[in-house]
Amino acid sequence: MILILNGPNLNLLGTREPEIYGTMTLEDLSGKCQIWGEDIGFNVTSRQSNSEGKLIDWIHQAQTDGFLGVVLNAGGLTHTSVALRDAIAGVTIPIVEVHLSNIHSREVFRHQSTIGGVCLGSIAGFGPTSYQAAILCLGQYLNTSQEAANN
Ligand code: CA2
Repeated sequence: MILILNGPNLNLLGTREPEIYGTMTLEDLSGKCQIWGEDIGFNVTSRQSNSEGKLIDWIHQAQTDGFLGVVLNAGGLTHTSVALRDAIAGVTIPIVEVHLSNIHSREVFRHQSTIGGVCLGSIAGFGPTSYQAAILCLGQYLNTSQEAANN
């Protein structure tokens, strides 16, 4: 099972700034993520919160809740949150950082990710396809780790 976590303001997807974030709503994106997960044999659950603490609690509980890995779009917290970085560093399951937009081609304050260094990897700039790629990469990583554990 894979957990998709969406952070602050991503509940507004599809309603504003379509030139940056596209026209798909978060509900539609979450539905797509479920299908992309099923395509590669994983169940996917999506959650969103505007609260940093809630995201941290979900990361802490993810393994206990039965998730093998997390795809995380931390929204604006990506660029500011040491607490979120510490939460990611404090769990053993893999977490993939994802962004709809290319954070490196936008304002300078978005070029830095506080969380990138403690994530398994990062994907940015492909719109909803960033999530598909993240699910695919995480799924393959999980399958490879499982194979290695069985040998
Ligand atoms: O590109 C991404 O996925 C971001 O994580 C989105 C964050 C932004 O702060 C990051 O730098 C990059 C912002 C999410 C806000 O989403 C909105 C969507 C529609 C309308 C308004 C905000």
